[in-house]
Amino acid sequence: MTDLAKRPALTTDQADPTTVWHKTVCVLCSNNCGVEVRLDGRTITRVRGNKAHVSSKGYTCEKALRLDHYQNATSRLTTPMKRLDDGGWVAVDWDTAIAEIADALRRVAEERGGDKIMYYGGGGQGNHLCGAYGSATRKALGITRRSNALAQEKTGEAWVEGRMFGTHTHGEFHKAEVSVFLGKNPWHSHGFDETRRVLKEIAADGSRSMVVIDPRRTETADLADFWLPAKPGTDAFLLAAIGAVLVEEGLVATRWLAANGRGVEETIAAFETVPIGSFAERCGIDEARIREVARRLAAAESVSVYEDLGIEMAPHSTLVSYLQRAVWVLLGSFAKPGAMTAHTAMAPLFSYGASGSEPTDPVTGGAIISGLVPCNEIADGVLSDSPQRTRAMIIESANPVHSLADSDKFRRAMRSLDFSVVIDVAMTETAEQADYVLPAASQYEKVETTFFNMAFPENRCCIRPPILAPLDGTLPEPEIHSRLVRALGAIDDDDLEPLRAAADRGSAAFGEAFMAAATANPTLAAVGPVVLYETLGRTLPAGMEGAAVLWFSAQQVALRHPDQVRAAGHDGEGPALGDRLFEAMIANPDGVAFTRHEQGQAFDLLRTPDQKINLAIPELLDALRALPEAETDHTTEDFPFVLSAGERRSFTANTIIRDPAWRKRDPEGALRLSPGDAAGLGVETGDRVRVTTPGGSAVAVAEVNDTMMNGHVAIPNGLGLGYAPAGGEPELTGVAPNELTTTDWRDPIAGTPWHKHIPARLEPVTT
Ligand SMILES: Nc1nc2c(c(=O)[nH]1)N[C@H]1C(S)=C(S)[C@@H](COP(=O)(O)OP(=O)(O)OC[C@H]3O[C@@H](n4cnc5c(=O)[nH]c(N)nc54)[C@H](O)[C@@H]3O)O[C@H]1N2
Ligand SMILES: Nc1nc2c(c(=O)[nH]1)N[C@H]1C(S)=C(S)[C@@H](COP(=O)(O)OP(=O)(O)OC[C@H]3O[C@@H](n4cnc5c(=O)[nH]c(N)nc54)[C@H](O)[C@@H]3O)O[C@H]1N2
Ligand code: SF4
Ligand SMILES: [Mo]
Repeated sequence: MTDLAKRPALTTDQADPTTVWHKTVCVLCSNNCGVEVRLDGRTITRVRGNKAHVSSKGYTCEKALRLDHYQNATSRLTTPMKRLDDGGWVAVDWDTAIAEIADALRRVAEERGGDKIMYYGGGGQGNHLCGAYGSATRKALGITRRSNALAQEKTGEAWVEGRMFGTHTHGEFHKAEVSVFLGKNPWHSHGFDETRRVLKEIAADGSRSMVVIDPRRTETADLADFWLPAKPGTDAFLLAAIGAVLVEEGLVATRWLAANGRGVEETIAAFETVPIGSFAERCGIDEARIREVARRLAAAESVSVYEDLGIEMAPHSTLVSYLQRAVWVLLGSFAKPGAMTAHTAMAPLFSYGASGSEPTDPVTGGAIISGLVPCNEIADGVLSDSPQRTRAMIIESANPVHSLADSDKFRRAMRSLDFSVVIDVAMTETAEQADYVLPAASQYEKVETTFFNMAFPENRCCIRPPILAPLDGTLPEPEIHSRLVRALGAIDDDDLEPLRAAADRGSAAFGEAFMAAATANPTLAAVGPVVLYETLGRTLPAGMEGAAVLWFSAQQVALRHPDQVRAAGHDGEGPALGDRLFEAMIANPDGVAFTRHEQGQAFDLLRTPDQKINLAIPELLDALRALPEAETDHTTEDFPFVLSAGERRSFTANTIIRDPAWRKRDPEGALRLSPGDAAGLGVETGDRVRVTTPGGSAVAVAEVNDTMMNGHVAIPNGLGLGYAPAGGEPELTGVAPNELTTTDWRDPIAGTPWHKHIPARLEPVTT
């Protein structure tokens, strides 16, 4: 198609391959920092930050050095596996596996309807292409039911943002005069470029401030100007009080709101009902301190806020997502440098219904936000006796048995399905429950990218070539979905040949032919990603075939934001502009800017009908007015502690790395508790404690830790995975958090779990 086709993607032809630095990214969190790695054979021997990377500019944290534990784990799958009737497993070849899986899925679709099949997952912290290709398999089967991890964390936020902005917003912490971290510990969890560097910069700059709202004195709190240790689960009271102070003290941006807001008076009236003093008491922060922070926010040129799991997985979660946004909207901290902003997307992670109402799940009745079934209702949707119940599942790049509430219930749900298939690199807790398991090539063995691009005014993406050939027996997901879609009979070579011929003639001819074919043939359009892979993909450099689907994304971005794509350095008009952007993406393992806005264009990205911010959400204003009657304490005599189940720490990375040897500290993932609580229980660091919740019971190693508030205890996420060292028997290290959680402990609107606020009991284990 272009001269790109002649360029090899794998740079292994140098004299001594061990001295070559290969450009890729770290896949252990959503930051996807650019790194360069050295290889010895298939082993990643050295890792360093890539200074030329368009977003991370050389930054990494300690975890990137441990990437070989992901790439070369003993848990890697190397052949498709099929479950036998007696529960054992047998290896099958790819052709057999694809044929049998396609048959089984087709049978469910024909007998029960494609809408009774669920697709779960579709990407993790470093890989989103499987979701793009998975959509072809979904369409080929008529699958409409789907979900992923976002529906256990970010759907409450999406519910609010859809109504307020019609789109996603993000902060600009590199520039914000005041940065607020709400239930978020960016020191460990990251979430924006060069996180620790930026946090230290803010801390060192007397003219900027950092506010951290967290019951634990986190590493981030240690750098903050204002650490507000609200009692766990009381953030709604604190945020309501901050908003009320702004209103009471006349600190709201009245003129800005008149021009840019809707529902302002109604919202202000609701904040006027807030009993500030009593709410201060209920969250445990002095009223004077709350006023001081509110005034600091009001005095700032720009405020950026990052909310995360500390509030998204705690009581009043959707309400808090709303209240924090109400605060910065009342301050007018939107669409200026350092403030909150909407942004472009290579492919949006969320879809936002403009209507302000969501469909509900036909089995469980939960709100389907952004097209996603609430994670807490997936197992119920299988175990129900409703004729609408889920009968089969495709699970890809996700480990829901481990990551969703009530692991045992999810296990039972999977075993009661008519059919299930898991696509993963490892034999996970979820794979163990499936009927078939398909081994994917790792994220270093195929082209990959993510859609975690959320920056403004310049937004960037990075497509990274493979640095290794797929491990024997594995296939990249684009190839897996292509084979499935063909086995399902959705496309064949007769459909593809004319497009292949067009692709050989060049990008313009291909674009025209593809659009014409997609318009003429809806089935072909529906499985478009696989069609692109099979046609355009064949003209891309070796190893880059799987990037073909991004051609369509690039075209969409160029269509929506032509001026901003050109401002980002790509030339052309119409489809040619999309082609040039795509070529730049393919050719740059350091990543590229894909849109560059003028600051003054920020409001153009709002997606509300009148391009104003809708401040008044009736359900949440009702919830705000009802707050004085709400509980602040969910503990009981039986369960006197609040357990935060799933804390991000130095060596946690969801369940991406299974080998416990990767953890250089905190080997078993200790249960942290305050010195006061430890003394009360007679427990010391290293002792075993039994932690019991309404959902289950487990034994953890204790760590007495003076950053914890009395009554608040925490265990990390990503522990409790089974792993067999080479030649050994699988061993379990640490506590799997969701053996302790239940699906009914959740937000009333989004259904998201309250994993950071589980009533618990602790007992020393003496034997
Ligand atoms: N190291 C590492 N980084 C990661 C990940 C990882 O596994 N490991 N995972 C990534 C993913 S998928 C995500 S979603 C993010 C999550 O990132 P974060 O949300 O930052 O991570 P957590 O540690 O789960 O929770 C953040 C904080 O919430 C606090 N908290 C607990 N209860 C409350 C409460 O009631 N109110 C308030 N205000 N705070 C509370 C905890 O003390 C904790 O410091 O991290 C990403 N980054
Ligand atoms: N109690 C509790 N539970 C939680 C949390 C918590 O704080 N507390 N946090 C939650 C959050 S925020 C999240 S995001 C979820 C995360 O949970 P999940 O969405 O289940 O994701 P991961 O643990 O990241 O698992 C990713 C899977 O992808 C596989 N994988 C890696 N690379 C590839 C690849 O290239 N292809 C394929 N096909 N598979 C691959 C890995 O082996 C792993 O099985 O956990 C949630 N669960
Ligand atoms: S874990 Fe996250 S912040 Fe750390 S190097 Fe990897 S991508 Fe970057
Ligand atoms: Mo997450």
